[in-house]
Amino acid sequence: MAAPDKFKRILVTSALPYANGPIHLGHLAGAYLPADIYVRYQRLKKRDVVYICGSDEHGVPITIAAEKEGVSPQDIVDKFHFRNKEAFERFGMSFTFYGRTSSPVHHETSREIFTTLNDKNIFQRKTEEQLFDAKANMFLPDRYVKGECPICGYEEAYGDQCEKCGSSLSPTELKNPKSALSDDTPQLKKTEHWYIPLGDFQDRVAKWIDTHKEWKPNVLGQVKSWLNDGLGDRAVTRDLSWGVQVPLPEANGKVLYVWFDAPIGYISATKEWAEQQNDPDLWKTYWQDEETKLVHFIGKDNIVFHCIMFPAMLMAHGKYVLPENVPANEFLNLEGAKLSTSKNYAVWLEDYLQKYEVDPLRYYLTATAPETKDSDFVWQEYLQRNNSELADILGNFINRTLAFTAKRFDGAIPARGKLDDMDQGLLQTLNQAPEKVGEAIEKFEMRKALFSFIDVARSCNKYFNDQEPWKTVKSDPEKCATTINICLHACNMLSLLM
Ligand code: B3M
Ligand code: ZN
Repeated sequence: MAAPDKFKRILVTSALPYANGPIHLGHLAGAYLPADIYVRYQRLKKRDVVYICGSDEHGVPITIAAEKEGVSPQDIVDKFHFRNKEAFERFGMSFTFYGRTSSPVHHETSREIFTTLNDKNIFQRKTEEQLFDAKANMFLPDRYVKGECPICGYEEAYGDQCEKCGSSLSPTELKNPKSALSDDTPQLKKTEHWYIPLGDFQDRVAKWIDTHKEWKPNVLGQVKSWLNDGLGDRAVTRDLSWGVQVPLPEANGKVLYVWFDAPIGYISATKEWAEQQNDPDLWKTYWQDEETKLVHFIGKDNIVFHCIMFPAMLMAHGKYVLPENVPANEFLNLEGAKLSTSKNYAVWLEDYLQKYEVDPLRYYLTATAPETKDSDFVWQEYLQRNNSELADILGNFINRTLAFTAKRFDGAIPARGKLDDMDQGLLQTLNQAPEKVGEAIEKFEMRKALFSFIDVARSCNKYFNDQEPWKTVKSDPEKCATTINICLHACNMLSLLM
């Protein structure tokens, strides 16, 4: 089978989930299930595809979780890396490799890329004042500063955001700032950081984005609004102890910003996979050869990093391919309200798996995927789609076909005889189905693909009803055999399409 368009191979990634908590249904609907559908389809088409994911084990979300539980960051990531990896497996995610950013290969790869960019004089060094907690002896990440919101007066606002009024803030804007670590009042202190001047890449990013008019409107909309505002400098280092050490003696004690190292995690995981294949250079074919189609599946909150910052890093480096598409999804709500890990408002995948089966969930999450706007997970709808579509249409058709074959044809496939119009009609529907479903999947329209699929099952069910094999078995056995032959062929097609 020929490769799609001009590409010889496909490299697919799903956002690396933070290893600070379990996976919930919102994660699945956003960056994981659609990617898995895409990858399974490409494999069926016999295309060369590698699907990469893994745990994002750095950054403030991890250290906050560690503090909350009174354990080390390493304990937190060890716990959630393995739990999430297993839950994903049980959900049927077919990653080629699931890595983790605490691995030595990842630390090395991140440092190499930082060093290359630093040697090319890409970075700017700037000294700025940041809030410092003298008692805890550390600079405070935005999330570690609490105080009064300057907009609404809420007293428990965070340094990056007020959860009451939703305003995004910077820690120095808070009134009466307090350190979340020691409750001390933090003081401003000078610190030096490395910045990537994204403004230097503005034209190249804009030109490149312009060549991708086919991207989803929600993605292009966000990217263009960032570009219109003008790209600024972004710090790529942090004063923290947890993370990838900055590979410069003068940066002693600083680590790379998590959004610098996390996307590099896609590359390092591909390296680890190549090593596992006993072909250590194989990763380069996927990352550095123009004939690779790179596709990032993410949620909408990660768009700026995957469409601007990471591509700018890759452009600056010079040897890497850029993403060919970034089909970001919007958010999934739960029964009308926002999902939230911190508020513990979610359906956790592990809980779901204890009680129910995977396929109805994969089916319903695809049917209600937030592809173009936020969507809502409603248990009643999950139940209804399971009963009226999966069971009453698809399951019913397959069950009656197989039961009839067992009873009337001893479980063997009867021969196909002369075809009437209805036979030809269904065969045509079946023949056209793979292309119809496949076209939608190629365009990342998984809901459309799913609805085309269930429509085929609907046609099959109707065909069985209209042909009335339970009558023709006596009045016209050859016709009955033809009907059942075609129904069995349909079962095979449906299983492939599924
Ligand atoms: N861990 C954010 C998130 O889970 C972040 C994604 C990294 S992808 C390189 O939403
Ligand atoms: Zn507020």
